[in-house]
Amino acid sequence: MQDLYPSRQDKPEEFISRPDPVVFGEGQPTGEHSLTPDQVDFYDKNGFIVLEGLLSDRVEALAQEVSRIGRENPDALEVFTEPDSQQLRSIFDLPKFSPMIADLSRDPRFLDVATQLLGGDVYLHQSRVNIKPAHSGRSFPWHSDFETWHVEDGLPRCRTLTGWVMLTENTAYNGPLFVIPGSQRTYVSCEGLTPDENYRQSLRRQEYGSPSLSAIEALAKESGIVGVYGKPGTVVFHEGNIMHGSPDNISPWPRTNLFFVYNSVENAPVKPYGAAKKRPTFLANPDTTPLKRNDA
Ligand SMILES: O=C(O)CCC(=O)C(=O)O
Ligand SMILES: [Fe+2]
Repeated sequence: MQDLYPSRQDKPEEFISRPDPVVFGEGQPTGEHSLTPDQVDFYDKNGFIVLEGLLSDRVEALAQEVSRIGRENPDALEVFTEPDSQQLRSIFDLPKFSPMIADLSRDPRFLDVATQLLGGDVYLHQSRVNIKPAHSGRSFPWHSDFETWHVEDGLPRCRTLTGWVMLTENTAYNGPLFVIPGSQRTYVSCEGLTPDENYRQSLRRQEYGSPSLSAIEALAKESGIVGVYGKPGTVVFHEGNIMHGSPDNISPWPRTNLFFVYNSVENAPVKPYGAAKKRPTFLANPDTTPLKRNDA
């Protein structure tokens, strides 16, 4: 299949104007939790939207569930530790460990927005929780998620977004997500060939697929940087290609966020565009069966 988003192909870094829309199917509502036309416009323009307190009713149970999964599965392949300690950093493929979280991925508060913005049925490409421990949680360098999903997982088009919920408060001080509004329209083709089994390293500290400092400077000088803050239960949707990252957490407050990556069923993965083999299924789900709302 033609590569509309070339990256890591031993060529100099380049900016490519995104060939796909940001909002598919004109953002027609698909359920009572779909966004309003103004919210869709905001997302289209900025590449993210924050819905304050949308899932505050679920936070306590989810936080306990995440602690349980970490405690019971310290040696699972899905569990990644911090680059410089044995503290938990991320756990992937949460539905495998938790019917409660599988159910949450089909909550209309996520699905009515994902199906609206992606123009039809979706499936879960990936899920993860990022636990940024107090005092020493490590940063995530600037990146586009879609760059990795295209290069390493074979998603052909950018018809993918992340819906996530804050399980602790996210403040300016505890390593919150930083986004560059509007950057979803520019795809940065990165330098460097993907090493074998790159994920083992990249999920502790990413190197390949992170743009140069001058590329980040150009994007940020054009539209600035926004910190994404909120109380526990706040839900955020961010577009697959938005440029984002997050700093170390040196505060005494932990920061835990739970992410669901939705991909259009019309954008099923093919052979990776820039890696010798696909990543394991706990990072890149091959089952594209459409998700049904959990109240359907
Ligand atoms: O949790 C964060 O701060 C950033 C996470 C992120 O960008 C990712 O996991 O792709
Ligand atoms: Fe990311």
